[in-house]
Amino acid sequence: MTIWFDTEEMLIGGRWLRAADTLTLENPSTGQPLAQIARGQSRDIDAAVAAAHQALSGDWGRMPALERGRVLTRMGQMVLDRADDLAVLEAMDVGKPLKQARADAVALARYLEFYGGAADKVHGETIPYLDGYTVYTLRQPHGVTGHIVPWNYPMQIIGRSVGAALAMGNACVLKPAEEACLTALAFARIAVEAGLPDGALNVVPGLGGEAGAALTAHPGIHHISFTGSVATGVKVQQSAGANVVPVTLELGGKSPQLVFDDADLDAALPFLVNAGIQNAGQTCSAASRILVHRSIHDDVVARMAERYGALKVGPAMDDLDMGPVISARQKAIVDGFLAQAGDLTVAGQGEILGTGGHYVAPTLLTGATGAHALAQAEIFGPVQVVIPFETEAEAVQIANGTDYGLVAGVWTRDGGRQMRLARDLRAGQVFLNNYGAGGGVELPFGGVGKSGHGREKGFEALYGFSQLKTVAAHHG
Ligand code: TXE
Repeated sequence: MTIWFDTEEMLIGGRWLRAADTLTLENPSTGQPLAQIARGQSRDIDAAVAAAHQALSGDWGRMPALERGRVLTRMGQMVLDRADDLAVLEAMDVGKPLKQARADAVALARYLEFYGGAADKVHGETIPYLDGYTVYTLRQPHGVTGHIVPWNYPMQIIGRSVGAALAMGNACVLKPAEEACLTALAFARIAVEAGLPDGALNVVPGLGGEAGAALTAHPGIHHISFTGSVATGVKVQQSAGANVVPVTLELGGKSPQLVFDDADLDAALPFLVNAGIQNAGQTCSAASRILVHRSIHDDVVARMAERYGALKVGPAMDDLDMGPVISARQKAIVDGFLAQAGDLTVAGQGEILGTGGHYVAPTLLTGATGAHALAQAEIFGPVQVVIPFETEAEAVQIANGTDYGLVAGVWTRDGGRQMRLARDLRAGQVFLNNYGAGGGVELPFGGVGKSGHGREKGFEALYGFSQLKTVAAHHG
């Protein structure tokens, strides 16, 4: 497919502009160049922030919530209408199998529908107070919000972050990842066509250390939403902190699925494996640790290994079980972790059919304790580690024994245990007898510990992308 728009352009204040320089996007399935994109600089970020301020004092700032919702809903419909084309862009750019990319396009549409419908349903309250007073709260936008998006799920992360921010009436400056930003640019075209007022959404591609750093340090920004690595998240928080700007950080994890001896294994098995290898393991909520009761450990490993043996890895457009990882750099990171697996056993491995791209064989490892380096670090590749446990208390201790706390899954038929674990697991989401709940646009999502702070998705995101003002009137 030929790309139907000029990939070198940025959207600033409703105009399509070029940066002084460009960057090359690569197709991870082939290792070949895919497109040139703008290499935005701090002056482009300055222009985007200024355009966002102008939008707030113009048409966008005055638009009633109902109309904002209608624009978002239109954008959602347009995304659905073009889901096939968006899927091809995402598949080529990120390397994910076409059907996953299409699911991401549908998820983007769903975010826009959800936040379009919710835009006029978030409101303040009245507060009973002293005699002679009327007190109420107003939910108002922060103002200009910065959105720094990674390369693993561009469409989904734009949907949850920009969708919620626009619903609350913020004006957004989006900095997509330098490794994958074609769907961010296509999304910007859809926003313009749908009638989003100029400057309500500005998109400036570029390097993290250039456009990204300029955005987080900008004094004209009122809120930053960041999804990415812990190391960059710390920089983002420090940089925004200098201007006392609030941040939402989603920094990935080392999420466990706990399998007890009374689990329905037939139901669990597809989730155990898929949640580890989806998007080549480059998923913030990837279930990279599988904790299994010792009495069923060998059986679960054998059944997972059988699934691993059937996995096929190849170019995104071949739509196999898995595509490549995003880059040679990411492959080197994953290979580096696998090089530390010498004392573990490779219980199962998939087959690489692709050539030329950044392919990594999905790998199931056993023989680890919870303290092993590969059971602690976010690998961000298709690698799962199986860890046995004896008791419920030990399972919780291992599950909670990393720096992260994003998601956890529990497989058990024991209702009391389900409730205890939902209470005790250190995670922003706990799934009982499922994992991921189909993406869950409606379900608040975010982490504790080094997985970050703040909540996205659902109505919580709307509260996060707004501020509360208390109005106290004394009228006697
Ligand atoms: O992340 P970065 P990278 C993890 C995963 C992966 C590792 C490295 O473990 O192996 O991070 O990936 C922008 N100021 N995750 O290097 O650096 C950058 O341009 C402002 C987990 O890609 O965090 C991109 O848009 N912005 C994760 C975004 O930050 C900066 C998803 C992410 O890049 C910046 C991705 C700076 N100084 C990686 N430096 C998840 N939570 O799902 C970079 N950026």
